[in-house]
Amino acid sequence: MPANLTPQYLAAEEEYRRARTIEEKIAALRKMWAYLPKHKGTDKLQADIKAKLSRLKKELEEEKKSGKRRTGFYVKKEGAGQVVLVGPPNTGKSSLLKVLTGKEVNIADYPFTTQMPDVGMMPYEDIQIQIVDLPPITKERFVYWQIDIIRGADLLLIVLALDDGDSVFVFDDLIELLKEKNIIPIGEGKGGMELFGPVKKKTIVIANKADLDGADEVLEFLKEEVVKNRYPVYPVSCKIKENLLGLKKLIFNSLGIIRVYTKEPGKPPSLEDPLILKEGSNVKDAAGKIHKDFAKNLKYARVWGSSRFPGQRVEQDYILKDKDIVEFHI
Ligand SMILES: Nc1nc2c(ncn2[C@@H]2O[C@H](COP(=O)(O)OP(=O)(O)O)[C@@H](O)[C@H]2O)c(=O)[nH]1
Ligand SMILES: [Mg+2]
Repeated sequence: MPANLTPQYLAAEEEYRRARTIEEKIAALRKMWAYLPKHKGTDKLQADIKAKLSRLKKELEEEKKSGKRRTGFYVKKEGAGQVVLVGPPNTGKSSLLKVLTGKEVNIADYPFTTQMPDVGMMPYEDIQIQIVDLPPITKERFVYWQIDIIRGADLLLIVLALDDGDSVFVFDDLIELLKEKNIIPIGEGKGGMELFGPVKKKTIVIANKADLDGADEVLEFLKEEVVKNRYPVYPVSCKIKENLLGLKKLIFNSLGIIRVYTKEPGKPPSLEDPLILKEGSNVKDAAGKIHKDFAKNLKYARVWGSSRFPGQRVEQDYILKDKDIVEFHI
């Protein structure tokens, strides 16, 4: 944080953090701007405040024009799955979004940088996975649209930091908050929605900043005393880009999806743009992804990959595996 920030400025920043409506946010940002000492050391902060102000003003304009009152955010799913980053401030969520997806985001030592969802696409082998970074969430401070986005996501990454901050100590509070909101984080098994009941959400704990001195001890403490085998704990460093390939693989494996390539008889398979199916899907499900009638008229299929021999003839209920190639016969 730049030096020489006045108490008035810090108060305005606090006001901004608590602001809920666009108008409140704009008012607080204007105060921050007024109280911010303008010199080289605050260049980035000045730019951040200006960018936020203009974005919010535009939002307000749009709201007025459409006559609609926007109460939150919604992130349309894209790619093979939606993964949401959740955690207390300063644990490196924005940094993780950047290293996984390349998305340029605000990364800073002060906690109010991300006030709306930030979205990027993470390439994994031949598919893309959507990563959504949410504003910091703590038991004391969250907004409803954050809960809604978490509820709808395919995978939850709780991002903590192996530094001397308190993120590992607030982990249980965060889990409790989610449970209060009918979201049950689970370490193993299948996530999913029940019609009226709580939603089970597959969850991984990311232990970031593994590069720091003493990180090993904090990791040990986190695993032994805090998480206690309830969830997988995966250490990474965004700073020195450690374990990121492994994390990508873990994310893919945790999404519970498979890729299936299709081919026409007598032609080579199309190895681009695989069908994305839930783990456990069969040949009929795959056909249905292409067209409803296709599934109805399907007689049999041939499979390369998981089958006992290449091009083996299989029935509709044959369970497909990741990277199988299927040839449909109707
Ligand atoms: N040492 C270290 N610092 C990190 C790492 N990842 C992020 N940081 C720093 O932690 C601070 C907060 O990062 P940011 O991504 O904005 O966290 P967020 O508030 O969770 O989005 C910044 O100063 C980052 O440079 C890491 O792997 N190692
Ligand atoms: Mg952030």
